[in-house]
Amino acid sequence: MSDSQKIVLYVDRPWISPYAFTAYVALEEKGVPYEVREVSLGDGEHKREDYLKLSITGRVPALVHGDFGLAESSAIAEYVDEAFDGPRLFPGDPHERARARQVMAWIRSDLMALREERPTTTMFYERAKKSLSVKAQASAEKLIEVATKLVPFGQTSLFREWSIADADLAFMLHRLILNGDPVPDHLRDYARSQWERPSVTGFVQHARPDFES
Ligand SMILES: N[C@@H](CCC(=O)N[C@@H](CS)C(=O)NCC(=O)O)C(=O)O
Repeated sequence: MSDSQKIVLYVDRPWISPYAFTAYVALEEKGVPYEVREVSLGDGEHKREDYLKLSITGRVPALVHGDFGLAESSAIAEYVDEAFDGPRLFPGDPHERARARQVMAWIRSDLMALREERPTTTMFYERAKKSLSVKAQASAEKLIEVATKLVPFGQTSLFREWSIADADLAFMLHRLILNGDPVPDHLRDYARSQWERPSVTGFVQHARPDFES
């Protein structure tokens, strides 16, 4: 790939951002060659002029394709799906595609208490030490209730074929699973099957620096 078409993905240095996860899985599933660069949020690298210039908003992840820079994980996933040849990341059917976007938007805007009490550090570094508060328990129950409505019983994907929304939903469920919080067996099986995809293991098992609390 020529430099004018080169693809670079910027991820957080410890590889714990759920948003970097989505962007990474999108590129891996699409099968396009790209380069990864790590950004240290702790060192404020996302606030540097060069990163602000390419991402505009200074958030991680960001994708650069030639001279085009883009941040926001769901925008990146959609761009990767549309700009490159390869397997679909979003369903072809308009209803399924809209539902996939609904799931991804919901995951990014709800379940705050669960995200706070089961942060991604508890997935990739130390497990949570406290049980869920009443508020986070309500969040967990909502996640399970919604996932139960969405994931057809006994199936390993939301729709007829895998989509990037499966990776996002499985990631959210793993906040509970990895911390030993209860998750019904059929959702556990669904999430586990997603966790076994090479695109997902590439992120989950990526080398990480030592934990700094
Ligand atoms: N909605 C964004 C969220 C991105 C986000 O919150 N990234 C965090 C790292 S996980 C970040 O860049 N934090 C630094 C900041 O916002 O200044 C997305 O989906 O990409």
